[in-house]
Amino acid sequence: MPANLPPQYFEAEKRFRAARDPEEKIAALETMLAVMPKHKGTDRLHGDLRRKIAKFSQEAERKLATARSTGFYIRREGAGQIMLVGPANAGKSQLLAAVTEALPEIAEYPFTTQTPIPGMMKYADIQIQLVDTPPLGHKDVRVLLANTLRNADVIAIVVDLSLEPVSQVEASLQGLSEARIEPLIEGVPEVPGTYPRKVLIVGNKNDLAGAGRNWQRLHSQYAHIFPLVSISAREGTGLEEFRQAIYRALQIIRVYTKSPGAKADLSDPLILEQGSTVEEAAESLHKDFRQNLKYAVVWGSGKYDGQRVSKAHVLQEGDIVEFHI
Ligand SMILES: Nc1nc2c(ncn2[C@@H]2O[C@H](COP(=O)(O)OP(=O)(O)OP(=O)(O)O)[C@@H](O)[C@H]2O)c(=O)[nH]1
Ligand SMILES: [Mg+2]
Repeated sequence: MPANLPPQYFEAEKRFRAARDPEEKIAALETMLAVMPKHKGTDRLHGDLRRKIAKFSQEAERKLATARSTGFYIRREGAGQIMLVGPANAGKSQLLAAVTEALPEIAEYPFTTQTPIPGMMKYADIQIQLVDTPPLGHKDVRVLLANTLRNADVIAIVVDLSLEPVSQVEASLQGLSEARIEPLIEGVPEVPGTYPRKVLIVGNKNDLAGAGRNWQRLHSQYAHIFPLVSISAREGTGLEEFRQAIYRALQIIRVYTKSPGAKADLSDPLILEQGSTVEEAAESLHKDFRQNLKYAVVWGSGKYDGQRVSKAHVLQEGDIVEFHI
């Protein structure tokens, strides 16, 4: 007997596949279960879904237990979450302090930072979350940090430009790899069972002697695979480039909304993945919105301003969109 699954089932299944947290997976599975028709032909599927829910519930529980015992779970906030990782003393905490309101401890001795510390970085009209972490050089830290790191959208490896930089990057990548986090590199296939993440490299302390030469080294080794940025967190140079590099790595766009007959709200953009459609933008506002949406009017990426576009129209950075339901 065919299962005759409704479209909502496939939407939830899509969410299930995209979900990163066991909590999100469970929510999607529960929707799949709720919307599927119940008859003999779906018995097996029903059982499968129940088993998956049980499995992810266990995983969620384990995660929560770890988070409770270590206090290492950092709730995501803002347009994206970026982990600052790297060797001890590279200046991760100094960088967090330079671009956010957070007040981490900064000191000349290594292993100053003991737990992850979040802060919000302003970029244009949005806020991006940065998380300072203890140095990756310590095995216990890597074990405790694994889940925290996997939650991030982007990993920023911070190295000290007054020291040999390539070994600092390699050691960091090795540490990430132990947490099964692999850098996303164009043209390199993802390894099954790993957490692929966009990686960017921050060369810090460019005010110190030898930094120029080490920056060259870093560049020739990695510029073709990772975005690189040179900064001095202490002197506050390169921070605008840092902000931009982070924003670009997130691969998001800002889209502004307006109500018919009103001015656009240019203060609080929707944050969408690059390549998002009008329909997806509507859904991000409210999940019922997508179904009720008839068309939209777009200023920016239309052929002309104020153009009526279909639900499938792909939005661009800075577009203003007016939804019609
Ligand atoms: N010259 C110079 N010193 C810096 C810079 N950034 C950080 N430092 C110094 O480097 C030392 C380490 O900085 P932290 O920010 O504590 O380094 P960290 O990477 O957080 O170190 P851990 O927490 O031990 O992993 C401190 O003495 C900082 O003042 C910089 O841009 N230039
Ligand atoms: Mg620190």
